[in-house]
Amino acid sequence: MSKIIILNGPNLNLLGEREKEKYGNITLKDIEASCKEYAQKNNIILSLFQSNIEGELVEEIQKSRNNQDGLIINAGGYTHTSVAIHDALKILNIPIVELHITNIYNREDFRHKSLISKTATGIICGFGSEGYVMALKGMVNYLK
Ligand code: CA2
Repeated sequence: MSKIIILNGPNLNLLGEREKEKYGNITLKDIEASCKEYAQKNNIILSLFQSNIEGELVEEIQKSRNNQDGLIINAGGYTHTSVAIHDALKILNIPIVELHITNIYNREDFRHKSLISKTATGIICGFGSEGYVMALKGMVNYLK
């Protein structure tokens, strides 16, 4: 059984409430339910964590170094700014998937730079909320 954690950063708790044209009308709860269903069917022990606070995300990443086999992260706006999250991810010896709902490369210039990408085994972006289950599938395959 693989242990995988999905981390979500700032504002992603508001999915489905605002900016639906960009992020869709599916809530984070819906996304998490789909991921849990996929995990159950595929023998994955899944942990889910969302925070709007950079330090809490850093703490959770640090904890993952000893008890997870893979980490999936949508760091939200911190993707483009957080050296602390980059540094925490660098410490890990497990595969990392960087995930974005939108294609950050066809949006504003300031979203084109990701501090996460260099630490990532793979990246999924632009497939909407479907990307979460895609990331899980990719991770499971990679861990085999
Ligand atoms: O496309 C993604 O998944 C992003 O990581 C989402 C972040 C954005 O800063 C990144 O550049 C790309 C923003 C998440 C904000 O989510 C909201 C959800 C509902 C209402 C408002 C914002």
